[in-house]
Amino acid sequence: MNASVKNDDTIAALATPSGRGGIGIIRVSGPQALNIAKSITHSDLEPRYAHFKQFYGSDDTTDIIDQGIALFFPAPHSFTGEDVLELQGHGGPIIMDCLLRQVLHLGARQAEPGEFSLRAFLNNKIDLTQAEAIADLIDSSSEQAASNAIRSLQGEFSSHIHKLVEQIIELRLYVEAAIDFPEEEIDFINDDNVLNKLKFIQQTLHTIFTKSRQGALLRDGMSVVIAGKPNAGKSSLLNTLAEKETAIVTTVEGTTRDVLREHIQLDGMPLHIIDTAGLRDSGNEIEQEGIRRAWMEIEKADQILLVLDGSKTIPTDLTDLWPENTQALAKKQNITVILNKCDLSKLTPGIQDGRLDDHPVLALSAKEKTGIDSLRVHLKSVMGFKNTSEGEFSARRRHLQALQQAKSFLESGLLQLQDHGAAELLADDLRCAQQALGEITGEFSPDDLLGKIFSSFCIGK
Ligand SMILES: Nc1nc2c(ncn2[C@@H]2O[C@H](COP(=O)(O)OP(=O)(O)O)[C@@H](O)[C@H]2O)c(=O)[nH]1
Ligand SMILES: [Mg+2]
Repeated sequence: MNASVKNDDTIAALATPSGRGGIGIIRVSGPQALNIAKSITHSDLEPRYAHFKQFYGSDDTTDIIDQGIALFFPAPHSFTGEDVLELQGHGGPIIMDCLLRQVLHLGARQAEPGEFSLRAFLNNKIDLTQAEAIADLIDSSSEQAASNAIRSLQGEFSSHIHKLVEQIIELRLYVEAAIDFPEEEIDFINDDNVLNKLKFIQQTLHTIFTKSRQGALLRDGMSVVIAGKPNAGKSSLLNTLAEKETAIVTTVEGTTRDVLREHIQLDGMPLHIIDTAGLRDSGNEIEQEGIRRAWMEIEKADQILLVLDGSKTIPTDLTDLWPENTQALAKKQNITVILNKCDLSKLTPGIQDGRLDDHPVLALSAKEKTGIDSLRVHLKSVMGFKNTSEGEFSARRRHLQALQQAKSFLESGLLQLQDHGAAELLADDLRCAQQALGEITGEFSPDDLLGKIFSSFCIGK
């Protein structure tokens, strides 16, 4: 789908789920909507007025497809900003199909997924974060995620971004004016005004980032990979966390060969738990492939639970465990060492005092299910997840990336100012920060990004 489509055609789609239902709605948007309304209902429709009408299949007054409510919203006061017609009939698949076919016959074409929302975006009825919030609202998997989505849809996220952009623009103007009029002789390094403003902007950005990260966690969750040597109890841990016997647990080393996935929720935050094959040198071809996939999952994970058999000697250095792959673990920050089988080792379940290779250490028993609550609390805390739902937004990873980008530009700008007094470079960093933020709301979004976002919507939205 191309974001710069010319909207002189009229689109139509079933807006309710296909299948049987009390009501089914066909939505039409575009210049032909009014004519289609006239042909279908054999009458004129008053704007924004619920008309009870017969829906006709042709000019013939005996050719009735259905009867129901017809609503007409003239441009620009509609969801898409174009003329919009809604036909609410009986929600049977055959009736809806006949009605839609008639609408298409009268000059509309079938809408692509998300095309109504795309038009709303192109006609400035909503910005990109609001469009995304619509999809998130429909897809939300918990009450909290839904309430974040509605907040974003109402423009709260965008309005924070806009305020931040305004602050940046204001500072940019000040700095650029000073560059253009050097006779004013503003001393940048000692100008507290610039420094204070910049620091204030950084603070605002930090607050938005925190709220967005929480929102993104609620929306996307995080991936937790369970890794370790064979027989450490990885599959047992997956089963305990998922509260079902997903993985096969045996005393035989190398039992798990495929990557197994389970989805659970921690206070509304989705967790994608991934169990992997035990990491060891193996001559078995199937197991080797499993191990290769395990390392791939470790690479992508948000968090790694490195499971050790705590009833055996505990290594002092993780890199000793996998000499063939020390590099892969050495650079990882997101590891928690799990000392399993604490029922045998008599370690107290829960977070331990010392750290291993600077990673936190947690003792538990996957079999006896002790220390599991500590693990849940720990997972929430490492992801920066809080139990409160105070004003976070339904953010996506793409938003976090853009915020992160803006943050680095501001940091670099501050450095240019403090260390080099380089006003031009500061001005340039501010411009880049502004542009990164503009991508969030869709002011600077490339067409392919728009295509990707809207094509993931459902049809009729
Ligand atoms: N005593 C005890 N045994 C456990 C515990 N967790 C797993 N095991 C046993 O260790 C063996 C290997 O477990 P499994 O989950 O298949 O390990 P994996 O190879 O790492 O997936 C099985 O016999 C389990 O019953 C535990 O917490 N305590
Ligand atoms: Mg296993």
